[in-house]
Amino acid sequence: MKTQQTFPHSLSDGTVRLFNDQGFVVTPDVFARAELLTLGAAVDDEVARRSAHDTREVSAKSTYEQSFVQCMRLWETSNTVREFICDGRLAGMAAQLLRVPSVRLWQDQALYKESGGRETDPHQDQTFWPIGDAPLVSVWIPFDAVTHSNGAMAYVPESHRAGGLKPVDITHTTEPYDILNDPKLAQRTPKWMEVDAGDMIWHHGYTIHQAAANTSAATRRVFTVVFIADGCTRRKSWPTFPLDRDQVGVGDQIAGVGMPVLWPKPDTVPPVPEQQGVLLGVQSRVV
Ligand SMILES: O=C(O)CCC(=O)C(=O)O
Repeated sequence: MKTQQTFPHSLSDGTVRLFNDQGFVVTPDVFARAELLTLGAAVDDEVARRSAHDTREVSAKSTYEQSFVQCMRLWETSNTVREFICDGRLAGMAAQLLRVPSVRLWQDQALYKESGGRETDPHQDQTFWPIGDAPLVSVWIPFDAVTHSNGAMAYVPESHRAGGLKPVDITHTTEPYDILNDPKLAQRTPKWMEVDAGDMIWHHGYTIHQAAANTSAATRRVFTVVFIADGCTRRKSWPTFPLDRDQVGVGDQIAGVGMPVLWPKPDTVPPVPEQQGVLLGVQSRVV
């Protein structure tokens, strides 16, 4: 049996309460400046390598692709990213915010909003996946200062209390649901969050959030990681890359090489799955 671990980055009661009350919270100074530069450079390399073949202008891309260049599961292709994600800091913070003893990695991704990139439509993350009410938290890590003009995020306070609303098709394959006008919302005014490099914003899986368009000359460089409480089960059968890859059926506990327990911190950095998904764009089906 593992002895109880102390959190490498301990959160105050106020931070945990704020997250649970309003559905999002900012945590400054988790990574030292030099660490942020190292992580940013590793993510830059991955995005450059994975998207090198795509030379289209933003305006020539699909509506979804105009929101960001998306590269998923960098922990599987970059040792540097893997070490950051698995070092217990982010996962320990996720466990504290969710008030659970143990969390697994659900996914990580780079979301690079190009100059001229459009807004990210308001949505909830959790309804994308067949995981019911599993405790879920996402951390949004910008590598540069983010303002409204280069793609800041906005969150609807307390919207996580509404639970799962109608899913929003942010891919624009169908008309996206106007979630900000959902009758179940007590508040519907998003709060814009301009943050410095080094600040991280955490949001609950049901918190409605969106991002502004990037009207600046530079790419908005952001990396996100999503954690799910350990011990949850798959609820529905619709195709879901991490669950299908690890052959998690409906009713099975969510577990597998692709979704390792990261808090408590594993004794060694977990191995990566043999099979990878598409390197650019959304990973939805196992091919
Ligand atoms: O960065 C963005 O534009 C959107 C981010 C987002 O939707 C998320 O992190 O869940």
